[in-house]
Amino acid sequence: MNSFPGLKTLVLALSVACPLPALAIGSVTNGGVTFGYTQDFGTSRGNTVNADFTGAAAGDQLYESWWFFRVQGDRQEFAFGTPDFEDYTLHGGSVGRLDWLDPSGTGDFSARLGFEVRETAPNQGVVFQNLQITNTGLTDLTIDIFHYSDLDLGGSFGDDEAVLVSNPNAIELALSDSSAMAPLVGYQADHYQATTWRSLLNDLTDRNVDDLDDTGAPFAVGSGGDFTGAFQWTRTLGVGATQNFLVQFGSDTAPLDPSMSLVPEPGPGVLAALGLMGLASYGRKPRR
Ligand SMILES: [Ca+2]
Ligand SMILES: [Ca+2]
Ligand SMILES: [Ca+2]
Ligand SMILES: [Ca+2]
Repeated sequence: MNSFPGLKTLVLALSVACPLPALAIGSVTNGGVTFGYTQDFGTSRGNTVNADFTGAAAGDQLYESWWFFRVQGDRQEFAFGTPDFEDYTLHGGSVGRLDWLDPSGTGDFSARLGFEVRETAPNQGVVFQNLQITNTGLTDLTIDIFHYSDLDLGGSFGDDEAVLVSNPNAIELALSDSSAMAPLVGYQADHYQATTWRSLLNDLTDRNVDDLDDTGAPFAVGSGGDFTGAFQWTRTLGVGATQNFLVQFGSDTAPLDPSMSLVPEPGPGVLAALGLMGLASYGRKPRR
């Protein structure tokens, strides 16, 4: 799949130097609150990744939480697959990081996902997730990024509702059921959509182009539906430019000010950090 021999060799060498967990899963914890990926990323391409959010309200409030991309010209959206690097030990184990050197297999961009769990009070907490995209190609990169969430409040998918909340810096949904509430925030997002499972997931995993259409909220309680929601951003990055995509969700608490988040971390993108800028221009494959 990888058409860059030099990059592949370097990735292999770095992987040997920093062996990955056998199942490529892990979690971050702060106080009594834990966020983690529970499914081998290798099985996620074309779908999404199971996740847990525990210690904030009763049970596990989260079924899936994952990211998708579509580069201009692609004929469908793609899930981010197995990362090249993983780290769940940053900031005392409350911050983790996944890196992809070339998630599209075309050399167009690299990606770094930072995620942070924060206990805000006993049995309350939030999770920040920041996806950082760097244009590693030779031309402008126009890319759509999607963040998909399947939250199940009170540990069950039944009777969850959602309404839009005014937020000048974000698209914000307030989820609730009889036992819990949860904010879901996409900062600077262009569009959102909410549907019952698995209409939205089908759109993000089928073989055609879909854009979110700003529908689905209010999501009615009592419908028996299983709430799922997503945010979409469309951005154009110049050569070498980096763009951040930030989301936050929480449980039984208001969202924190995003400036309090430890992600994104300051500093250069993953390829720049590795001194690989320009290497990705070799062996470009035609677009899918
Ligand atoms: Ca779960
Ligand atoms: Ca529920
Ligand atoms: Ca699609
Ligand atoms: Ca749900």
